Amino acid sequence: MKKQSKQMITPTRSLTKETEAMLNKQIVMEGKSSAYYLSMASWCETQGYEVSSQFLYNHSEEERMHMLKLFKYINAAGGHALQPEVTGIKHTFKSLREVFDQTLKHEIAVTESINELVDHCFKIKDFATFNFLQWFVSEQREEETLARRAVELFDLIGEEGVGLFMIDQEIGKLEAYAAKVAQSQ
Ligand code: OFO
Repeated sequence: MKKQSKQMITPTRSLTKETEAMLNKQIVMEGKSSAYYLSMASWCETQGYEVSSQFLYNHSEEERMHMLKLFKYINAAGGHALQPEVTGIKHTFKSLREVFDQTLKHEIAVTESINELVDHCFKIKDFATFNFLQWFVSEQREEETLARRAVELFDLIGEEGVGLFMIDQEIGKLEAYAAKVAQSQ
């Protein structure tokens, strides 16, 4: 009987092992983003912040879609996309403000990670992956702006009285705002 090779089916490829590992690291980040926003959505729901909760449920789905985009790319390029281990997710938050402060910090960290990947691909002349990553570059610009606008609402409206209720309502309008900004660019 013919001995089965342990090699992957694809014998040669242009995607380097290092780039594959970096892309898999990005998968972990996107998986964590999805889990993190899901946890935030659930906490918001328990606190009566219905609109923020829906916003974050949607956002969690989007992050999963980003993760799957990376899965498809890595495998199509002859690599192996790995299901990430997601642990250490925070379940409770001090306030609605903390939720969006952390969202903004997290999005900035994701942007930095994407930038590193883009820089790496440019340096090694992997222009196919460089090109693929441009979608993530634009997406991060949009998501960072969205998170920043959410954080600004706390100072613009103020948290006293009906303030938190109004902030929650305004968060629901941010997605439409971000889509408009993206179209105008
Ligand atoms: Fe995946 O876009 Fe934000 O994190």
